[in-house]
Amino acid sequence: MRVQVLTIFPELFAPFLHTSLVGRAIEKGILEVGVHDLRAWTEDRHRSVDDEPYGGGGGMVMTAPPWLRAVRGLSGAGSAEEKGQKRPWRVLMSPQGARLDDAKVRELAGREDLILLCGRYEGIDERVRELVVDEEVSIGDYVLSGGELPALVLIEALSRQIPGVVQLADSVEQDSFRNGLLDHPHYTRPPVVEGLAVPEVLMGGNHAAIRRWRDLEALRATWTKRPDLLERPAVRARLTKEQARALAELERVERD
Ligand code: 9D3
Repeated sequence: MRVQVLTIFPELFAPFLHTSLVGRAIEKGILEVGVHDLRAWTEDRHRSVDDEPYGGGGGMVMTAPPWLRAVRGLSGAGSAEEKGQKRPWRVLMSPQGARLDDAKVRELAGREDLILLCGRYEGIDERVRELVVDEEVSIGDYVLSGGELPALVLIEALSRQIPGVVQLADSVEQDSFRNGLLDHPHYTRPPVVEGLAVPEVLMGGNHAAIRRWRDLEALRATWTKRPDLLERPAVRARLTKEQARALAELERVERD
């Protein structure tokens, strides 16, 4: 999979792309990330990328022409399209986008070629979205200063969905996230921390009992911290018999 990023802050990406999981995926050649400075597609002496908003008001707006040249340039030369494949899928990182979730990450990870547009200032001229954007993605309802950190979040999440990137132990964990519940609690040495002991069942070798304990604790954590997840039919449908029974009990106790 290839991800190309357009930004006026390319230097924000370098340290991250050399780190751990994403770095390993890139080294293995499973993932290719190209970070491009939008200013390379400017044509004036000052390499300007912003201007005052029509209609007035504060702040600056990113101008359309550099974006149009950049996106179309990256969509052509050396891209999938030239090899007779589809053109890259173009994602605008934007607070107006649909909120990123596990399903969206997996959908995007299924694409061979992505271009991520990272805006700054008050936003990008609307005509960029109309002309060269396929989809807008947000990472949540809070205000950041630009799309760069959201793009990094997306790249890390994507890299975990590419086959061969995440190690086997992790993929078990991933499966457990895919049942839509939160993770069960984890413990490691020492056995007692400030008077708090590790649950007895985890200290023994009864793997069936450990599995059942983890299933029930995952349900309990979800019930306590993210009850909204348990309202989703797809999540309820994937509960084990024992989890379904425990959930019914939690709901009965709550009603009384
Ligand atoms: C202070 C300006 N805001 C008016 C309420 C609008 C605004 C413009 C530009 C808010 C944020 C940004 C920059 N943010 C992003 O480009 C961005 C973002 C985000 O801020 N939150 C969550 N996901 C994303 S993806 C891109």
